[in-house]
Amino acid sequence: MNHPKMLNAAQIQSFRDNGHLTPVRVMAAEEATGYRAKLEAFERQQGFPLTGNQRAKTYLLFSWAYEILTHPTILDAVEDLIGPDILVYHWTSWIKEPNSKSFVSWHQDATYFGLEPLDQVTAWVALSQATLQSGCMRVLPGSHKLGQLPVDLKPDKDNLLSSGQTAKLSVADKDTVPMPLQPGEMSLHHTCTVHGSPGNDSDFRRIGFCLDFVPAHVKPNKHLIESGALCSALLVRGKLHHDYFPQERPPAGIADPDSVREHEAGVESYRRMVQALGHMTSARFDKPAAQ
Ligand SMILES: O=C(O)CCC(=O)C(=O)O
Repeated sequence: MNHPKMLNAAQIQSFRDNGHLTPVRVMAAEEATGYRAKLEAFERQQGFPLTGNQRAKTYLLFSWAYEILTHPTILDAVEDLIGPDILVYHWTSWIKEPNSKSFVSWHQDATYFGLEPLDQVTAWVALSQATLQSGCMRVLPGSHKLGQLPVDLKPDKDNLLSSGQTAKLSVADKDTVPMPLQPGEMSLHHTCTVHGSPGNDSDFRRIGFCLDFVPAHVKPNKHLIESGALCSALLVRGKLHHDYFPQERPPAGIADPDSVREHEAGVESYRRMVQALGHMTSARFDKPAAQ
């Protein structure tokens, strides 16, 4: 491997051994607070919090989200883990309101992506404090070595994974580790790392974005290619290796009509892809962006 750009050798080895790495400082806390202000200005303008499909592929809707996505520190760290040719395949905005029971059940990101090989890294970027009290993410170290696990259906109205799909594995809290973050820090986890998070018992919003990156050699699996249910993606560094990820266009503004159209098309391609995989995880995107 070439000389790492951002992570040191011990951090890279730790990610390979444990399937996660945290915390990594991306930007100053003030810069993160500035992005939070842009998010919340939009929420005030529309009159309700980010909701429904606005939570998915958010980088196609807002130029400030695209700026976070392409932050050089994030891409340098991701490059150190998956190489120089990088696409973003998905993004979920995970916001837990103060004193909310919203939780995320134990799962692997690989379940929803249909990618081969299982080589994908997610960066979770904090815009507010993610603490034990506000429901930071927890991971099961080493679980990335288990490969793709089957899932159980455990529907629960408070599960932010609205499908209720949960990895078929008995996970004891004591075997997991929390990944608390300060605003402007990120954690990184492998696509097969089992992770989840409890509710927010604090009196502040827990705001984090997960950015799902794939190295350009990875492809949709055979079933997705044959059924044509290809999820769009966006090259963020380096070059494409194939045409199986229809290319997206970055947003020009803040939820302007062109970006809204591009975002809807991107989310629709994601929804078709997860449905072709037989998952119902896209149910949350069925909610209109209005309340
Ligand atoms: O934000 C959370 O608590 C869960 C996030 C998650 O599941 C992910 O980043 O893949």
